[in-house]
Amino acid sequence: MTNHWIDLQHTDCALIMGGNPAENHPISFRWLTKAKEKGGKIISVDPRFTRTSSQADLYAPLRSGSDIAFVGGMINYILENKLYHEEYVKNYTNAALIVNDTYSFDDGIFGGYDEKTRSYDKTLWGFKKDENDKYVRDNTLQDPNCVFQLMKKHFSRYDIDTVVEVTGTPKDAYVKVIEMFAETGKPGKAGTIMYAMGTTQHTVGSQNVRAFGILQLLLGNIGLQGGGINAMRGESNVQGSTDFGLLYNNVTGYMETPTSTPEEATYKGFLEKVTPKAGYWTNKPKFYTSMLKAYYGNSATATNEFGYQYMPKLTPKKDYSHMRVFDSMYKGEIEGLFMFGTNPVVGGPNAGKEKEALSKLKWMVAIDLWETESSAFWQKEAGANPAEIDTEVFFLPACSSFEKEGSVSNSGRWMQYRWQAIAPKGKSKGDLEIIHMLALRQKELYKNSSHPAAAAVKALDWNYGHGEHPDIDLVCREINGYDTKTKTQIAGFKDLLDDGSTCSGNWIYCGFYPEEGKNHSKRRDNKDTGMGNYLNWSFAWPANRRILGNRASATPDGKPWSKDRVGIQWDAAQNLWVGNDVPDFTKDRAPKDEGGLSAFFMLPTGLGGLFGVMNEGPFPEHYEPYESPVTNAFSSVQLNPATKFGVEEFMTQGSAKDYPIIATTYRVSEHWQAGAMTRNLPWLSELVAYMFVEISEELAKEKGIKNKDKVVITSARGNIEAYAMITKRFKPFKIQGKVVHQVGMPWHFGYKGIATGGSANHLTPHIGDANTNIPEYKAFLCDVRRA
Ligand SMILES: Nc1nc2c(c(=O)[nH]1)N[C@H]1C(S)=C(S)[C@@H](COP(=O)(O)OP(=O)(O)OC[C@H]3O[C@@H](n4cnc5c(=O)[nH]c(N)nc54)[C@H](O)[C@@H]3O)O[C@H]1N2
Ligand SMILES: Nc1nc2c(c(=O)[nH]1)N[C@H]1C(S)=C(S)[C@@H](COP(=O)(O)OP(=O)(O)OC[C@H]3O[C@@H](n4cnc5c(=O)[nH]c(N)nc54)[C@H](O)[C@@H]3O)O[C@H]1N2
Ligand SMILES: [Mo]
Repeated sequence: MTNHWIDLQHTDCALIMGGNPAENHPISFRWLTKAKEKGGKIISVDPRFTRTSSQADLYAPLRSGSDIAFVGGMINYILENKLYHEEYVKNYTNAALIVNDTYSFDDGIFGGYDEKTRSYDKTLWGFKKDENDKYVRDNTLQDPNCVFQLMKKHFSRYDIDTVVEVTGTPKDAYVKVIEMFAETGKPGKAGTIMYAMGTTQHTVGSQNVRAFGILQLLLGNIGLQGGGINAMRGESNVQGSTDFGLLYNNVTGYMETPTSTPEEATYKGFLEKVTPKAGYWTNKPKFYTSMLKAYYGNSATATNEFGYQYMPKLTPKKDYSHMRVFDSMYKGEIEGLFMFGTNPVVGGPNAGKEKEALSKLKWMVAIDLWETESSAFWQKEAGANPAEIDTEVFFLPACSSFEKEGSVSNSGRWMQYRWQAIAPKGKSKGDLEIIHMLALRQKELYKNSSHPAAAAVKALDWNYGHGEHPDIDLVCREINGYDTKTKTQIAGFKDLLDDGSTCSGNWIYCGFYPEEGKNHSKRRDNKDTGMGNYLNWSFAWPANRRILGNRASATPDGKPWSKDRVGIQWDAAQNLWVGNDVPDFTKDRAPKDEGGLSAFFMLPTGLGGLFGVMNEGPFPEHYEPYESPVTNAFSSVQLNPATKFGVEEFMTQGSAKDYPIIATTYRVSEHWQAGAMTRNLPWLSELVAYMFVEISEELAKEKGIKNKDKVVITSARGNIEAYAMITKRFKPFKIQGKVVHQVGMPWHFGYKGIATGGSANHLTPHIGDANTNIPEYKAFLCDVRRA
C-alpha cells in the first residue's frame, strides 16, 4: 500500500477493482464505512457481483482478463475530456519529459522486440538528455515526443465503444464509473484504488497495476491522504516476507540478488550494475554493505568484498519463480525441497502436474500445522502408488501464530509485534526455531570442512543466543542495525555507511528498534497524531512514513491541496516540512530548492512514472489471457509478447472450440487459502462444506443444469466435480457481438480435512505474468456439464 488501512476513511471515492475486500479484507470495510458516512463513494468492478459490490454505490462487471482495456479507456476519456489534475501532472509526473526517438509502437508491439527470446531491448525506451545530462522537457506538453503526447496517442485507441466490446461492460455503467472516479481529479479531492489478486493473477498482472499508476498520477491522487494505490496483501505477513527478501530476485529491502555474470563477479562490479546514477537508490551500496555486515559479521571486511563471494548467485537468465522451480523439479534437476507452510498440490497452478513433479524429488521436508495434500502426495488417498514413489518425506510439526512471538507487517507497511498466547502444543516448533536449529547444526557439520561451499556456512554470523530458542531481541537489533564498533543502534537508514562500520539486516526497517526504544511496547501509543496516521503506534517503513510520496499532498509551493486533507506542508518560518506525517522527502528542502518538486525522489527522474519501463513495454497494452474465447481487438498480438513459457508438459492450452466458457477462481470468507487452516476446523467446514461452481441462470438453462446438481468442470489440464450454484451474480457477457459465459469457483478444496472437494487448480494453466511470474489463476477456459 502507498497508504494504510485507517487512511481509507479519508477517501472521496474508492475504486475497488480486482479485489473483494468485504470478504477477504473485512477490516478495510470498517474504514470504508467511515468514508461513506462522510459522503465518500465506493465503486466495485468485478466479473461477479460480490459482497463488496453489494456495499458499493456503483457496480460494473467486466470479463476476466480485460482490465487493461477497462482502465485504458478510463485514461483515454480523462485525457480527451481534460479531467486530469493539470498542475500535479505537470510538476510531479514525467509527462513533460521527451522520450528518445528510438521508442516506437506498432500493432501491439513496442520497438526493440526479439521474438526468439520473447523480450525487449528496454534501453530503447529512455528519456532524452541535454549536453549537461539534464532531462529535456516541454512544459507545454505539446512536443509529439513528450510522454504526455505519446501516452495520449497510445490510449486514443481505447475509445469507449471498443473498450466495452472487449470487456463486456454495459456502456452506461462504464461511463458512470469513469465520471464518478474522475471527480477525484479536481484539486482538493482524493480517490483511492484498492486491488489484490483479481488484478495481479494474469499474464498482464503487472501492467494492470501500472495502468492504475497512470490513472492515479493523472488524477493527482498519489501521496494524498485518502488517495494512493492500495494493494491489499494476502497472508497475514506477506508484506513482511517480501520486505525480508523472500522473493528469489530480491534480498532484504528490495535490493537485487546477485547473478553469476562476469559483470557481477566482483562486489564492485555488482554495485556498479545495480546502483542507479540518480535518485535515492544511489545510496544502495550503503544499504547493501550494511546487510552483508549483518550476514557475515567479522567475516565481512573491505579486503574480502564484505563477504560478497559467500552469497549464493543466481544462474543467468534462469528464473526461480514458483512455476519454474516446479519445471526444474519435473525435469529431475532438484533433489530436495523444504516446504515451509505451503500446499502447492491444492494452491499451485496446474496442480495435478505440480503433484507429479514432487514425486521426482529424493526428499522433501514439510513444515506445517497439518499433514496436507502436498506432504501426503505419495499416499494411496492421493491416488498415488507409494511403491512407485521414492521421495522420502519428513514432517516437522510447526507452531501456529498463537504459539509464538514475533512481528508481522501489514499491508500498510506497519510492523506490529505479537506476543505468544499459549505454549506450543505437542512437539511443534516455531519456524524461526526450526531455522535456528538448522543453522546451528549446519555450522557444526561444516566446522572442519575445507569444501569451498562450507566457507559461506562458516562465515555466516549466527549469534542469536544459544539453545533451541533464538533471542528475538538480538534478531531485532540486527535487523535495525548498529554501529559495528560501539554496538549502539542506528537511528535511521540515512546513517548507514558503505565502509563496514555499520550493519543493518534490512535497511527499510532501520530505525524501528532504536537504542532508547528497544522495548516493543514503546511504539504502542494509540493516540491519533493527526489524520489517523498514529505515528507513535508501530513502525511503518521507510522511516515511519505512513503515506508514500506525501510531498505530492502539497502544491508545488508547499501548501496543502485541501485544508481538510493535510499530509505535509512547507513551513517557511521553520524551514521545514511539517504536518500529519513524517515527510517522504528531505525534511528541509524548500519547494524553491533544486529538487524541491521531486516528489518521487527514489526514481532517477524524481517524477511519477506515466511512462515506466516494464518487461512488456513502457505503457500498458491489452493482450488476451493465455486462454481466451476471443481474438484481441486491439492488435494482431494475442498474448503478452514477453510472457515466458515453461516445460512443455505443463503448457497444455485449451481452445474456445473445446472449452468455450471463461473460468475464474477466488476466495470465500469462510475458508483460508489451500484450506488446511479451515477445512480442519469443524465449524468452518460446516459453513462452507462443499466445492461449488457459480453458474449464471442463462448458462444453467443452456446446459440443463439445476441448482445443487453435481457437475463436472473440465479444462485442458483436467477435470473436477463440484455442486452447481445457480446465481444472478454472474451474467453472460456480450463480447464483440457474441455471448460469452463466465463461471467462478473457490480454490480452497482438496481431498484432506473435514470438508473435502475438487481442487480448482487441477484446471488452471501454468503460465504467468511477464515481470513477476505470478500464475494466471484468474482467467482461463473450461466447459461444464452435469455429472
Ligand atoms: N477469507 C479469506 N480471506 C483471505 C484469503 C482467504 O483465503 N480467505 N486469502 C488472503 C490472500 S493470501 C490474498 S492474496 C487475498 C486475495 O484477495 P482478493 O484478490 O480479494 O481475492 P480473490 O477472491 O481471489 O479475488 C478477488 C476478486 O477478483 C475477481 N476477479 C476475477 N477475475 C478478475 C479479473 O480479471 N479482473 C478483475 N477486476 N477482477 C477479477 C473475483 O471475482 C474476486 O471477486 O485475500 C486474503 N484474504
Ligand atoms: N486458483 C487459485 N490458486 C491460488 C490463488 C488463487 O486466487 N486462485 N491464490 C494464490 C495465493 S494469492 C496464495 S498466497 C497461495 C497460497 O498458497 P499456500 O501458501 O500454499 O496456502 P496456505 O493454505 O495459505 O498455506 C499453506 C500451509 O501453511 C500452514 N501454516 C499456517 N501457519 C503456519 C506457520 O506459522 N508455520 C508453518 N510452517 N506453516 C503454517 C497451513 O497449515 C497450510 O497448510 O495460493 C495461490 N493459489
Ligand atoms: Mo496471497
